[in-house]
Amino acid sequence: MGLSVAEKLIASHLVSGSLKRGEPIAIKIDQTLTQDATGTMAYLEFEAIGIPRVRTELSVSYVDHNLLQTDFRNADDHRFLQSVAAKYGLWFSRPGNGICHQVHLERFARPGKTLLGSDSHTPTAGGCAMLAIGAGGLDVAMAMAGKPFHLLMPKIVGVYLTGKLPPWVSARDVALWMLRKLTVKGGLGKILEYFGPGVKELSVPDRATIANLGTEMGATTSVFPSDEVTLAWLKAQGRDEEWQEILPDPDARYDEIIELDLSTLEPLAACPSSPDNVKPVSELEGQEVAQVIVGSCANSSLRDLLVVSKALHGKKVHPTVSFEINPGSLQVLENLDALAALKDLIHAGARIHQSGCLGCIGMGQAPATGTVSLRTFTRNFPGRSGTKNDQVYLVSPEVAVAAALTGKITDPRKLGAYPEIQLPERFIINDALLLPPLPEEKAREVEIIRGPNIVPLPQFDPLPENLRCKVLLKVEDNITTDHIMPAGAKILPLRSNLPAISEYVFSALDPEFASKALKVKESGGLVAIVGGENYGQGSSREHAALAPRYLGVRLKLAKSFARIHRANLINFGILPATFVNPQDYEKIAPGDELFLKGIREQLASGAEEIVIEIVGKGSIRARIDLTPRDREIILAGSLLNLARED
Ligand code: MIC
Ligand code: SF4
Repeated sequence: MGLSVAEKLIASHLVSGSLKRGEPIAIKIDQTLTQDATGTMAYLEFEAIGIPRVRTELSVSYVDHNLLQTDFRNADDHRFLQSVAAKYGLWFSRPGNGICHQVHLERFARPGKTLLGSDSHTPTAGGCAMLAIGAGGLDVAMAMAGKPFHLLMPKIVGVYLTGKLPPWVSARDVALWMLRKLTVKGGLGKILEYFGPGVKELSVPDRATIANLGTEMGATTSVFPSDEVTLAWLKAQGRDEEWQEILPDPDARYDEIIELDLSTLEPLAACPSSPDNVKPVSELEGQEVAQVIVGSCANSSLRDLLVVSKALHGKKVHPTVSFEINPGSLQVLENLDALAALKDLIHAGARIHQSGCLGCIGMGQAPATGTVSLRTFTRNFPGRSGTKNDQVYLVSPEVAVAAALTGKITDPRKLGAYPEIQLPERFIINDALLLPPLPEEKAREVEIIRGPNIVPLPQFDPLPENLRCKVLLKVEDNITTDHIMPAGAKILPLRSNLPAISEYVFSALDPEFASKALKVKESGGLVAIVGGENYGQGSSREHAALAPRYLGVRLKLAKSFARIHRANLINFGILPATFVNPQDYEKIAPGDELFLKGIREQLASGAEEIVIEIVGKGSIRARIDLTPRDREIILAGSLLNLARED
């Protein structure tokens, strides 16, 4: 039987296991990426593993998330990261060079290779036929140490594309269509592989936009074939020698097939406050808009900004709209300028920011009270923008520019002729802010620079014989890592300081959570959280596991978990259990005590179902669907304890 592209990529990297769906597998990782917000912790973990130099083909440390530098802390983090990169043989992408995923696509993405990144949107590189997966920092640290990445063999969903996108409809609309169909949890345990005649109509940046947003469906990753369009992209980046053709075999079999005729698509928008709350723009027309931002790793490529600039040519931004551009990379900005497109943006009244994540992770650009903000970002989870009760819509650059011109949500098809975009055959390459790895002998001499905000990791104690945990919080379905461990301008600077960031765990849901948990911890107790479906969706930030663990959380009992968060819980010794009967969720209330008798022994003996006593109320059954490796990690209290023992 023939193989799909995803199967080819996995098969060529398999270290253990087979392509049998749902089975534990381990794959060799060729490349890694980190960004500053997850990177500081990942490198502290890498240091704790004790390897003198990265053992990958290529590892890159990007600084893109936290560029505000409101005090010494971010600047200290940046210097720490730069010195770590120099010491351990990594590339370093300096602040201002661009968003990790955009820069990686431009400079490093290579068909046929695997990439593990400590950022959930790492699958962006799937647009260039990589098997690119988001993971927690510790998993990336392990990959940098040359260890394989462990996961369950996903199902492969084939998305069969035909036709061609109509004018004013773009890659974002493909992703929004998919989100409406699959919802934020429809991709769980799956790889989305795009194939069919429609694929060649999409450029690599278009493919990257679609692959990027597969993350919002909960997919393990998304992948496109490597064809002549891929070759054209690599040529434009001066890297054509890195191309190889990777196509699905004609008799490849997919576990499911979704069909989409691109020519039937219309402009879509994800309405407040979930990426899957998708409606046609034509139904939303007339809604007043106060802010429009084009940016983020999903939609800030040269193509995206060229469309916007051409649509603005000779026009002015509406007087009640703040129209903002966050270019994906320095390369995008320089090429935009070289094509004389930057001046159209400036002349129309766009606010041009530096390249980086910026408002996408609440680092500035918060919208005004009670106003609507249209963004080409990835997520519109409640409050992520930095404003309470925000109303953020996620849209294509086309829909964004239409609103920037009219001050209202407007169907862009009303703007007239669709601009013709011609991407350069050769991009101007600007690596001024991209530092190559130092040779080994020079690297050895580098001293790591640690400011006072770089706080060493604590010790993680092994799992006790029995678990007795107090339920301090019970939450609904689809709780995001932004709820568990918020980001934004106040909290992001604390990513390298675990005790300090822990004070903000669940702060938006219960401002007292951290102090209550610390009280339980001080009295020698442990804490449990009860959740609904898809618990921990969203980002890869391991702080959403690490900080609760620091506060004494040892058990999370939910209806289901999002992939990366679940892996992070295991990595830091928190037991992720699911209800056998989802109705049992109703039986537990905050304040209850949960008792798991002999849990160590049960984990060690491979039990898949356990009994949880709700003290004074009776018992329920829970599933612990864990691989032998997961069990070992939880018993040890953290993967770090095992890695150190190696
Ligand atoms: C995000 O988009 O939520 C982030 C910020 O990029 C996160 C990583 C982080 O929290 O540092 C992600 O997507 O993994
Ligand atoms: Fe940065 Fe936003 Fe992309 Fe996350 S989703 S990497 S915050 S641009």
